[in-house]
Amino acid sequence: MTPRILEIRTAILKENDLLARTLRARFDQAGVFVVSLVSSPGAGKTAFLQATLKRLMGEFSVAALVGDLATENDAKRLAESGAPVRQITTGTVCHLEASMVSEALVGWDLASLDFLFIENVGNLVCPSSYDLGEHLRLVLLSTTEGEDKPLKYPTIFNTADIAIITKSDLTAAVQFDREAALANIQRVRPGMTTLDSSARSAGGLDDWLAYLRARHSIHVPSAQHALGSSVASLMT
Ligand SMILES: Nc1nc2c(ncn2[C@@H]2O[C@H](COP(=O)(O)OP(=O)(O)OP(=O)(O)O)[C@@H](O)[C@H]2O)c(=O)[nH]1
Ligand SMILES: [Mg+2]
Repeated sequence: MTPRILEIRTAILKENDLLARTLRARFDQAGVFVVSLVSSPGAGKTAFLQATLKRLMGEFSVAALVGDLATENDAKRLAESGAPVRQITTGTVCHLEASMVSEALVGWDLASLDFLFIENVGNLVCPSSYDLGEHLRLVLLSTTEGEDKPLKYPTIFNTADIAIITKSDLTAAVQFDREAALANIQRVRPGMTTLDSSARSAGGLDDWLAYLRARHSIHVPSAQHALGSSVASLMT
């Protein structure tokens, strides 16, 4: 029985990988830089994305997809920025898949976008196995979750490109040991870039946006956004 279960899982993942590869080629051709966000439920993905969209709107053409099991709450919050947003309601599925992203994009002119953000379902396990065709994956770790999450859920950190410590305004209140958290991230993913942020105080947002602009200009060379020296130090 066990080998049969493994076979099915392999087939599903292979199908997802193939579709993700097709999606990535479409994104590349359209010149849109795609960023996904993963974290545990409530770590602050939507709040972080709201702050990001607010800052990018006007300068860039941005849009977002957001996955949720049952509600459209996050799509409504993100749409307040004025950016086009679509909700993907997954029902009982604990992660987004490339096919869901592909369906949600029907009718969208990708070539008119500079950035597409994809907020995954809040879960530290399932999303790590599913490539969505994104160029950059962020894993968010909030100060209220505890420092040990990278050790307990290493796969999600290993499949992400950058870790963002969120709710940094609560660091003292919850006695979050930032150094221990950073050390744990480095234990599971040596050399991983980490940034701090607070959606409440907007702290850390400038560093994040500098990093994002730099990644965008490297990926889309025609973009007219210079890579500053402070940004170069953030790149690994
Ligand atoms: N103090 C503080 N609270 C925050 C911050 N970011 C988010 N929150 C709060 O944390 C709660 C969850 O934030 P969300 O942005 O909804 O988190 P999420 O990861 O999108 O949640 P799911 O989509 O349900 O997984 C909300 O009550 C936010 O107001 C922050 O930087 N500081
Ligand atoms: Mg959310």
